[in-house]
Formats: sequence, C-alpha cells, structure tokens
Amino acid sequence: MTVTFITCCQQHPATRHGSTGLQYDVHHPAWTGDGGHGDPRAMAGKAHRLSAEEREQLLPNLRAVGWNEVEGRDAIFKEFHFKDFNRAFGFMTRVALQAEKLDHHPEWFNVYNKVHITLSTHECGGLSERDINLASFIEQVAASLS
Ligand code: H2B
Repeated sequence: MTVTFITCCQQHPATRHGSTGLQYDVHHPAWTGDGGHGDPRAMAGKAHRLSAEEREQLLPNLRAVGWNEVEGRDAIFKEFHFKDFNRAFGFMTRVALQAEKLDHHPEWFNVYNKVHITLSTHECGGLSERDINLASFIEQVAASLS
C-alpha cells in the first residue's frame, strides 16, 4: 500500500512541511488528479480497512497532532478551534471542496469557532487510507489558517 502523506512524499522536493510534522505534497498525484491514491478514479476500487500493521505505521502521526480513535467505532476524531466563525467556516469550505473532489466526505459538526470532525470510510465500515489522506489534508489547511 502506498501512503500519501508519510512514506511516499518524504523526499519530494515540493513537499511542504507544516508545523504539525505531517506532510502534504501539493504536487503529489494523490492530490493533483492524475491517478494517485487520493484521486477518485484510483479510489473507485474498493477501500480496505487498514491492517494492524498499517495502523501502527500511520496512526501515531495523527495521534501526535490530536486525532484520536473513536471508542466503539472504527473512526478517528479531532476537534478544531479557530479564532472566530469566519475562520472555522473558511476551513470547512476548503475541506469540503477537497472532500468533494476526492469523493470522500467527513462527518462533522460546527458551532461558532469549533469544528468537530470524524473520519471513517462507510464503504468498508472503518478506517481506510482515504481517511488518512483526508486527515493529512485537513491538517495542512488548519495549519495554514492558524
Ligand atoms: N465518504 C466517506 N467518508 N466514506 C465513504 O464510503 C464515501 C464517502 N463514499 N463519500 C462515497 C461518498 C460514495 O457514497 C459515493 C457514492 O461515491
């Protein structure tokens, strides 16, 4: 399995390093629509739930920036706080546009400056690579707004 934000982008010259330690490569095929793993065409195949090994490799990076596994459900959750509603809604707009592009959507809740996000892949009934990719994108957007 290729994982977009950690393993395969690390040495890419265009990789942007956010303050979170997660990396998101704006030129990676996964995000540019030319057939990478985040591309809807590549994602048309069935999503698979992450194996124990994949989780061991991927989840620590997300835990380190505040994502937690949801109890009683195979999903991850994070609560974001912004300065005001404008920033929160700007954040949601950017995430929504990318989610639509990827055909992978967050479950979320917003009130004023708070945004709660749960990620899980309904198609496979649990966490998949799609959630990791979307979480990585979300981190980069949040970092750019704070
Ligand atoms: N979002 C999430 N989180 N999981 C899915 O399985 C999913 C999705 N499937 N967005 C997509 C839409 C599917 O329903 C459409 C028909 O492609």
